[in-house]
Order: sequence, then C-alpha cells, then structure tokens
Amino acid sequence: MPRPDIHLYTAATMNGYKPVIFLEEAGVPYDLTFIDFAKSEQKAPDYLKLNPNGKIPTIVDRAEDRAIFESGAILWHLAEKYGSFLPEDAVARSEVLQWLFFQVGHVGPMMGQAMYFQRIAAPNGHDEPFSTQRYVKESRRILEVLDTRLQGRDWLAADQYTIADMAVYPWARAYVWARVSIEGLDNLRAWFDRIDARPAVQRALTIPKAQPQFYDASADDGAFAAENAARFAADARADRGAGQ
Ligand SMILES: N[C@@H](CCC(=O)N[C@@H](CS)C(=O)NCC(=O)O)C(=O)O
Repeated sequence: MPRPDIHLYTAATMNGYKPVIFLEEAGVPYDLTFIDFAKSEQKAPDYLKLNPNGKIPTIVDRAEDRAIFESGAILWHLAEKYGSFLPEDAVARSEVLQWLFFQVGHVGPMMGQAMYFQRIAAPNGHDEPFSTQRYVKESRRILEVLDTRLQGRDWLAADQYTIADMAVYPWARAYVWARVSIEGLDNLRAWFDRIDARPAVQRALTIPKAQPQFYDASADDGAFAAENAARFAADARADRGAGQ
C-alpha cells in the first residue's frame, strides 16, 4: 500500500479532534502520530520544525512536501485539497471562513480558559473566581451567538455541513467539561444532536483516544479530572510563579 498523503500529528483534545473529524468524514486515508503532552513531545525540536507554536494539531502533506499548523488552516487545506465540506461559491466560502475564524478566535480561546481555570488552576490551589466567571460568562455568550445563528438553520454556514461545523463542534459540545450551561439554547442543542448522530464524528471522537468526560455529563470525571489537573500541575505552578 502506498503511504497516505496526509500524516496527522494530534492528541485527544478539542483542537486535536478537528482534523480527525474531517478525515473520517471525507474517508481520506491518513497516518496518525499521537503527540504525548506528558512527554512534552509538542515542544521537541523536530516537532517545532513542523509546528513553530509547539502545539497540536499539525499535518504533513507528503504530496506537497510541506507541513501545516493551526487547526483552522489545516481544515481549510484539507477541504480545498479534497474538494469536500467547503462550497465553491465565493460568498458561501466567505461565510464558512467567518465561522471558522469565530471558532479559532472566540469559541476555542474562551471555552479553553473556562476549562483551564476550573479544571487545572482550581484543583492546583489557584481558585480564581473572577477569572473563572469571566470565561464561563463569555463562553455562555458565545454559545448564545451560535444558538441565534442556528435559528432556522441546520448548519452554521452556507446552508450545508462544512468545516465550520467541524471546527466549532468539538469545542461547543464540550460545554460539559467547561461547565457552561446550555439551558434554553434549543437551536444549539438540536445542532449538537445532528452532529452527534454522524457516525464519522463519533468515530473521530475516539481517535487517538475517547474523552467521554468532555462531552458526557454522566461520565465519571473524578479520576480523569485528577489526572488532568496533575498533568498540568507544573504549568499551573510556573504560571503562578510568573505572576508574582
Ligand atoms: N490555535 C491553535 C491552538 C492549538 C492548541 O492550543 N493545542 C493544544 C491542545 S487543544 C496544545 O497543543 N496544547 C499543548 C501545549 O500547550 O503545550 C490551533 O487551533 O491549532
């Protein structure tokens, strides 16, 4: 068998699942390398040559002999390369790009901080109610923006399921892990149901590993939460030190 064009470096996180969702949806063959944060593999010199930001995900497109970092750019590259989940029409493409940027600029950073302060800082002895509230409130506002957008629409952009939905879903759907309420956001809930029902998405959320605690309120998050907090304990200590 020839080597697949796409080599994906990722981990089981909200950003990490995004390209997996695309690749599984499009049925594109790919090689996968799991990046182990516990071993700081994302900061290894060889990896930094592929991703100067030292984070996941990254793809190498072997056919083009180049690496691509930033999950939004990766989704855009894959969508263009395979002609999938991105409309041809210029206005429709612009709509997709707007919601894709909304994800990388708002949904991820705000929900990520809501998660950080509750799931990493607080269990490491840095309970910061002011910061926590700010990010939880901003996350809720963002989910309301999505809910309003989804009024009378099945998908975020261009009247079709696109890379914008694929980018927003793993983050917004992790409202459970971010401890952000979706009460009253019925359009958002219906959109979650539509995407939850897609077999490729369900498959993707197990690659490289399932994290039910992110998405399922009934999942037992005790052991995982402790392990997650411990994994970032050194970072939390360093952040505290830097602020003093
Ligand atoms: N803007 C980047 C964010 C990537 C990112 O934050 N990745 C996280 C996992 S979700 C990561 O690699 N964290 C490890 C670290 O910060 O060392 C993207 O969308 O690709």
